[in-house]
Amino acid sequence: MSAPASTTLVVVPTYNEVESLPVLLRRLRAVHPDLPVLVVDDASPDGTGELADQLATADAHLVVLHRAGKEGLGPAYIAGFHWAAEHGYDYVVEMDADGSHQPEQLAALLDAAAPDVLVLGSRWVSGGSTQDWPWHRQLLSRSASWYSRTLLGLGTRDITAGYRVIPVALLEEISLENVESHGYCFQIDVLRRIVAAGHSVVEVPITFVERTAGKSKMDLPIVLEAMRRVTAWGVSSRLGRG
Ligand SMILES: Nc1nc2c(ncn2[C@@H]2O[C@H](COP(=O)(O)OP(=O)(O)O)[C@@H](O)[C@H]2O)c(=O)[nH]1
Ligand SMILES: [Mg+2]
Repeated sequence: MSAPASTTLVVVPTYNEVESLPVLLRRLRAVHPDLPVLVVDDASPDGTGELADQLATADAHLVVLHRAGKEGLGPAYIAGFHWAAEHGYDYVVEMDADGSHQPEQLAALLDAAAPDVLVLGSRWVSGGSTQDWPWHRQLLSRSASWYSRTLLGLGTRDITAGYRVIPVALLEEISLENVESHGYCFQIDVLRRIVAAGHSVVEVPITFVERTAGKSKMDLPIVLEAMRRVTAWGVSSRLGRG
């Protein structure tokens, strides 16, 4: 079953994406002219939030959520998910602002959407790939997926994938208020909770394209948070299993 446009909200978190955001929205509108979009901006110093407001005046399906300051990807997405639930959406799409998640591939993800399924745009399944992504980022992504898969006993290939379609009902079921992850391990956290709740994960191959403008917000504290939390989850689930 595919997710109908009227009940699907694309959530785009932004921090200092003033160059990338308008390009992304133009590309998205070329393929999905009426799909509702929520930009969640953490008071970007480069004026991304103000630019998004301007773009929203000319786009009836674009809304901007302004947050007080940079708190990380997790809290930005959680704010977006609450907004989606409050406004009656059935599905949310997670999409980066920097063009790495190609809007032209969204239709394939939406086609795989179903009420009890988490859909991931996956780099590390057959047919998936990356383009111009530095070798050290590929290594980090593959290692993080391997480490998380092994420790958490998950079958997913691309565990940190950030291009997703998630049923809002599943997000409500996994108690988002207990998700403490701030950085990119937020993605691992949501995935493991959805799997633990008995739902399935479908990986749709995508080509992840390196950004051509702006800077990555990935840094060492984000990597360390992920390692620390994944290790703790793995250890406690093993102890729990006795
Ligand atoms: N609102 C918000 N967005 C963020 C934050 N950190 C990263 N992002 C956004 O999350 C997306 C992915 O971040 P990016 O730096 O491209 O990560 P990378 O692709 O792993 O290098 C981009 O759209 C960023 O602007 C944050 O703290 N707050
Ligand atoms: Mg990126």
